[in-house]
Amino acid sequence: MKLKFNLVTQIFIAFVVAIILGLIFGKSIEVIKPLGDLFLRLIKFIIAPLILSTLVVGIASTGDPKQLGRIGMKTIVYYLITTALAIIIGLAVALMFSPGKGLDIKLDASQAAEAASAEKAPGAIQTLLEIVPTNPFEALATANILQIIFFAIFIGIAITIVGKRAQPVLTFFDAFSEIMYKVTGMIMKVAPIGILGLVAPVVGAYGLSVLLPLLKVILAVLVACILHMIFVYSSAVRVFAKMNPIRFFKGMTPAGMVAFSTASSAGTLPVTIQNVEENLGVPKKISSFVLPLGATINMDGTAIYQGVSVVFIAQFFNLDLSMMQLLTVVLTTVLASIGTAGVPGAGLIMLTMVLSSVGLPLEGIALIAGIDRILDMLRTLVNIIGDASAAVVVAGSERELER
Ligand code: DAS
Repeated sequence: MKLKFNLVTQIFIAFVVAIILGLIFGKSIEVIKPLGDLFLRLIKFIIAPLILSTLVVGIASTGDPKQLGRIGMKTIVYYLITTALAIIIGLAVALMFSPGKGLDIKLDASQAAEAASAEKAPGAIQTLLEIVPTNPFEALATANILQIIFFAIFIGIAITIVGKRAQPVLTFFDAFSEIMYKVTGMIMKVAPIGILGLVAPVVGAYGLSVLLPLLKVILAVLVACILHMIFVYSSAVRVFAKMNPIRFFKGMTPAGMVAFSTASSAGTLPVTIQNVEENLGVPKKISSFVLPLGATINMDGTAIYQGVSVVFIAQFFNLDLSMMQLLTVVLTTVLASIGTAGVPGAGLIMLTMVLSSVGLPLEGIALIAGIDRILDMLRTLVNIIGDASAAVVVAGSERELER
């Protein structure tokens, strides 16, 4: 089920048309938003069955507990290092751009109060505890990705231990995963329409009056995201997988476009899995573990956004950040990203935790909440590209890449 070139072209065309329609019709283009919501629901409805079936097969087909351990360790270490690099790049670019200096935005009290009361992201410890499902069927029903991963790993390991008698179960999951891939391919055929319905209303909603004052923030996030992808991911796939970065980014274009349009790593997961396997040659036993885990705990784009936002808010309130505070931001962001779900707006909720950790006013969230959707699209794109780079790096280091 390779994503046909013409589908990628269709997605690009849908993007261009969406931007034009948004600029021409402004807020009234909202009328086509249901098309985008429908597409988002379509790709979300396959997440739970796809992850369960592919991961059970992936774990059972590995068969070698030592390799399983190595894949898990490499994945976690890679995620922590790249997220730390991302927040450092975000802070550095923001300190260069100084987006918060000389701004005369009026903070209205209601927005500030609302931002200050924004729900808190769960801490990393609580998140780790909640990985263990008390009811695996509830985990499936609520598409709790970390709990589904936990459940699938145990089933996969148990299948290898039980051996022959468990073969019918393995055969079932193998066939089921093939069916889910086919469903993903069918849904991707309507991606251009969905992207149109997702992007056009966003463009229409953001008039220049909203964007201009915060253009420096958007540019700082954009530059930091580009630097991170070029320097960190390109080097990683070239060094650990001997893969040409051009091939890597080209292979991830469809998933990147869906991530940008939906602002949801979890929602994009079926396409990320398909691109990584079909276009980059990563075997199921690696992609089915690395990608669902990454969609939930690995958020490099969000880390960059945290770095830029912290500097922006500190500068807006004329507060200086000490080296200790900057280090605290790095640590808090890495830990908070573990507890943040891959859904739209998650990074804004996480920002409350990061700002509190360094004593910055939560009212600052109201400053950028207005353009959060635009920033969310950018950071989600980087989040899934980072997940894909991990799958390629782990597969390359295990010499499992199908060239
Ligand atoms: N939208 C989140 C995601 O899906 C990222 C974020 O909100 O920061 O990855």
